[in-house]
Amino acid sequence: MTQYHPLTIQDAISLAKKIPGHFRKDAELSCREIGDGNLNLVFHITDENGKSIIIKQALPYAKVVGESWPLSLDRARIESEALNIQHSICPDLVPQVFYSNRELAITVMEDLSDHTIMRKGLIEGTAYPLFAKHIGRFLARTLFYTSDLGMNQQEKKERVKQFINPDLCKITEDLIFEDPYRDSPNNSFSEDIRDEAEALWNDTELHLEVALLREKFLTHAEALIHGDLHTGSIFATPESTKVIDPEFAYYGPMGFDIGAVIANLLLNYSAQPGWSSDEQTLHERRERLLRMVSDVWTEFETNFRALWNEEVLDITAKTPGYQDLYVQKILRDAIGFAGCKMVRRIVGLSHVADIDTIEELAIQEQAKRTALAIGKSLIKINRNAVSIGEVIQKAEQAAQQ
Ligand code: SR1
Ligand code: MG
Repeated sequence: MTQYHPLTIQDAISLAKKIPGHFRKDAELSCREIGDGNLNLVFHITDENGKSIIIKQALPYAKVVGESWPLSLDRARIESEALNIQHSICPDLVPQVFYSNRELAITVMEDLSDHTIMRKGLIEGTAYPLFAKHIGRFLARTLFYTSDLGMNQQEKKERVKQFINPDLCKITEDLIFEDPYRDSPNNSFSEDIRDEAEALWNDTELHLEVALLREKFLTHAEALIHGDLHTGSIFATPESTKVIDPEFAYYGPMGFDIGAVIANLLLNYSAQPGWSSDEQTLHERRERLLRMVSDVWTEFETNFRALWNEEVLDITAKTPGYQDLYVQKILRDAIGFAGCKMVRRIVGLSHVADIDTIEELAIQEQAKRTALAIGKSLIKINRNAVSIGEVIQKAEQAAQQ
């Protein structure tokens, strides 16, 4: 059995040569470590003809913090098994896994470097006209087919067991639902928004809503969710969308993934004054982002209802009124989780480049305030929301302040 060790460039090349069907034994391979995320090593390996693969390896600690924050290597198993399930449900939207190895905590997969990380693309102002259609279908299908609605309920319980992911869930529980709402040493924010951070720590109305959302995250095993579906977990071109990185996958509330997508579009929306060259561009990009938010929800809802009507396995799901209430619950959860995910990216441990790389500090500060205003209002309206239009309205209001 191979013992775990972090791969060197040479190890990654030797391993790549052993994976059947990819490289010749005598191929001249080059390899770069390109991981820029918080947790893992990512090796990009190419041959002299431009053929390429990715080897991703989990480290036994959170790279962003260091060895003082140990993390289970089991997340590599979770990631490759989740990718396999998601790929089988949406083959065009999820990369193919070629090989995985539990001892080494590696996943070898399709190289997507002809795509761009969507966060970077959005910062550069790229339009993704098919994104909402793609991600709406991804969300509807992966959530439906892994839930009690779309799979055998006893098999689903086995799946819940397969995807118990305590270390990564704990990161979310702490970084998203706890730290931002108290003076935690994990928090990280610029001094110019200390007033905002302190207001979060004292806002008991907000604390109640976040406690209720956290309870859903802890207890509602509705579907196999991606668990970290921000725009850094999506590779995109204007024509194609690929969802990667499901190492946070576990059985949780469906609205969490939808909320993550919405939050990250709205973080980019908040950041646009830092990236748009003039008023007209700012206006157009913001309109486009809000349309995407609305379309993501509509595409999800349309696909999800169609699956429910045509494929549902659970007899009780035919009960009149049940589908409407179920969809309403997902919308409300998505709105609440979106708010939490916006707030954490401004005052919590891990931020987003959309906002933090804005060069002019006054514009950066305003972007943070806009994101916090949207995030807080989404959290506060979540339990009574009835349409995605309310999210758009809150975003527009915050942008005017
Ligand atoms: C310590 S990990 C920080 C964040 O990075 C991941 O992408 C997740 O969003 C996590 O919360
Ligand atoms: Mg990730």
